[in-house]
Amino acid sequence: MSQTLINAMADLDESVLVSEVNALKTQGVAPLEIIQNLQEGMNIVGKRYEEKEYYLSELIMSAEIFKEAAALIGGDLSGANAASHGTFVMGTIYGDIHDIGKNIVTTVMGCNGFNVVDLGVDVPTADYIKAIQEHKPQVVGISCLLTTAFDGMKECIESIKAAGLRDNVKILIGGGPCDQTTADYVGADAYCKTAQDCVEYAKKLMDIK
Ligand code: B12
Repeated sequence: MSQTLINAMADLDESVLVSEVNALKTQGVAPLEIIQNLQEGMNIVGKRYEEKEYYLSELIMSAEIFKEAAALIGGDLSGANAASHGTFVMGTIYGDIHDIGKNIVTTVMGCNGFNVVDLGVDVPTADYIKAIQEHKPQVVGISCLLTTAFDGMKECIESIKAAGLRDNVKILIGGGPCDQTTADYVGADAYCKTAQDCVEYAKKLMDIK
C-alpha cells in the first residue's frame, strides 16, 4: 500500500497523485495494486462527504482525479489475454450513475479474455433481460454504490428469474456498500470485492486455469 497515494487521493491533491502514480509505475507496482490504493483513498473521500467535511463538488472532483490516474495507468490493467473465455454482461443498476468501479471491472474482464457487453449506468431491468437473451452471457455483473438501489438489484434479479433466464447465468454484484449479506438479500450468486475477484470467480466458473 502507498500511503502517499491514498492520502493524495483522499486530499484531492492532483499533483502529488500524478507523481506518485508515475513513481509506482516506474517501480513496477502492478496496476491493480495502484487502483486499490486509489479506491482506499476514495473510501476516505466518501467518509469525509458523509461527515460533511466534503460536499458534492469534492465528490465530483474526486471522480475526475480518479479518472486521470486511471488514464495514467493506461490499458495496462492486468495480464492481457486474447482468448475469449465467455461473455460477461455488466451494468450499474437503475437509480445509480456511479461508473468508475464498473469501468474498472469491465476493463479488467476484457483484458482477461472475456467478451464484455457494457450496458452503462442507470440500467433498467428490461435492458439486463434483453442483453441476456441476445448475448447469452455466462456471467452477469451488477454494480451498485447506493444502498437505496439495493431493492432495484433485488427486483432486477427476481425479474430475470421470472423471465426464465436465472438458471442460465451466474449473477455477481459489487460496489462500495455491498457485501455477501447484500448478495444474499438481492438473490445474487456472489459478492465480489474487487475486479480481480470477479475475474477469478468467472474463470473458476468456466474451469479456466
Ligand atoms: C466518486 C463518487 C461519486 C461521483 C461518481 C462519478 C462516477 N462517474 O462514477 C458522483 C459525484 C457523480 C457521485 C454522486 C452521488 N453520490 Co457518490 N460517491 C463517490 C465515491 C466518493 C467514490 C466511488 C468510486 O468511484 N470509488 C472507486 C471505485 C474504483 O470503487 P468501487 O466503485 O467500489 O468499485 C470497485 C469494487 O467495489 C468492485 N466493483 C464495483 N462494482 C462491481 C460490480 C461487480 C459485478 C463486481 C464483481 C465488482 C464491482 O470493483 C471496483 C474495482 O475494484 C463514493 C464513496 C465510496 N466509498 O465508494 C461515494 C458514494 C457512493 N456516493 C454517495 C452518494 C450519497 C452520492 C449521491 C446521492 C450524492 C448526491 N447528494 O447527489 C450521488 C448519487 C447519484 C446517483 N444517482 O447515482 C454515497 C452513497 C451512500 C449510500 N449509503 O448509499 C457514497 C458511499 C459516499 C458516502 N459515504 O456518503 N458520487
